Amino acid sequence: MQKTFSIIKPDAVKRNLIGHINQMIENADLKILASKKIYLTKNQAQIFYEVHKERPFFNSLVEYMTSGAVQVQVLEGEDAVLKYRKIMGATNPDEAEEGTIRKQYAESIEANSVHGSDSEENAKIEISFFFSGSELVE
Ligand code: IDP
Ligand code: MG
Repeated sequence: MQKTFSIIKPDAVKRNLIGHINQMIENADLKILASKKIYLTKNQAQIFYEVHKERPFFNSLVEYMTSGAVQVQVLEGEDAVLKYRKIMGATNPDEAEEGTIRKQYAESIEANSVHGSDSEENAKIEISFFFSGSELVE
């Protein structure tokens, strides 16, 4: 069993899609261990997306991620990191496969509805950024 970290982003929370997206997550045999709705501060968003700080879209991304509430979650399952990346679909919804969350719900390459960790190592870092161990419930 492996854990991964998920964010349902402001565009999806605003459109009342938390339940729809979580249904897709559960249908893929991923278990939601923890889930909470928060507002990211500008500082948190900058730290979270630090790897992209030199990219031209960085400031816009931070603005977008702080434009509304997000739902942060910890998911668990077999091959959870890769499995969740698969059901999320490609970063650009125009390139996402049919049946993926981003194909179905993303508005643009920026407002693309969901985040998922890209490695087990980053999953651990991202989970501990938002959750303490006692919040993860099997
Ligand atoms: P990922 O979320 O699929 O892992 P990353 O390349 O890590 O994609 O980018 C992080 C986030 O930055 C994306 O999910 C998206 O919200 C935003 N983003 C990525 N590329 C672009 C772009 O070219 N223009 C605007 N926003 C982008
Ligand atoms: Mg990424």
